[in-house]
Amino acid sequence: MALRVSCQSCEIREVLLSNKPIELIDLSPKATVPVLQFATGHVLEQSLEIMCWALEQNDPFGWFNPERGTFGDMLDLIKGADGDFKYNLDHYKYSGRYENVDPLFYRTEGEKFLKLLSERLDQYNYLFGTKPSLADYAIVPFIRQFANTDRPWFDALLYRSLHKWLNNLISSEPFNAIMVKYPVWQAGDDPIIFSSDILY
Ligand SMILES: N[C@@H](CCC(=O)N[C@@H](CS)C(=O)NCC(=O)O)C(=O)O
Repeated sequence: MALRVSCQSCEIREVLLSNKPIELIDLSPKATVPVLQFATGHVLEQSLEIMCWALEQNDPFGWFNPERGTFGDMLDLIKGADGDFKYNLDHYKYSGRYENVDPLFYRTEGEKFLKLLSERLDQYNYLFGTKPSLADYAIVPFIRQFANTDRPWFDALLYRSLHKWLNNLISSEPFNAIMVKYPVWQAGDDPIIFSSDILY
């Protein structure tokens, strides 16, 4: 989404996480997505790094400049999402990958972060004011994954502001524009270009 709003183009290689290509592992041994490689060979292997790089090139909607709080405050909240919340999400959603894990324990742990977000969102529609910022777009994919793990459970929560926020972001232009299914990449394929030459 950051690549799109900042109008960056790149070759996109869709991978199956259940069958990671060796080229991905060679580039980034931790082999999570996304990974961005520059023509120089330099690699960014954290989504936040990729977002920040893209927005440093061009930040037409001011994602770096929240209405409320500071850039550092946004990074702190993102750290909570990338750290404890992501850990709880993985142990809830993929409990079968770990030994002796009770997914409901991790769901309850993860819910604490949902509550924290919802309390912020009771004040403003977005995490740092009345318009979306870096924090909203960095955090929403993990909240969506958490919600979709058991949608009826998530929908029954009383966090109305959080539900509204999630719906607003997943109906936003950058989200819908990037949720396109690409064919899975194989060595030798013609490049598929992710192009976001939108004129604002
Ligand atoms: N801290 C990483 C986390 C990335 C991550 O966990 N991505 C998931 C997909 S949303 C993944 O690649 N999972 C594959 C795996 O864990 O093997 C980032 O923000 O880029």
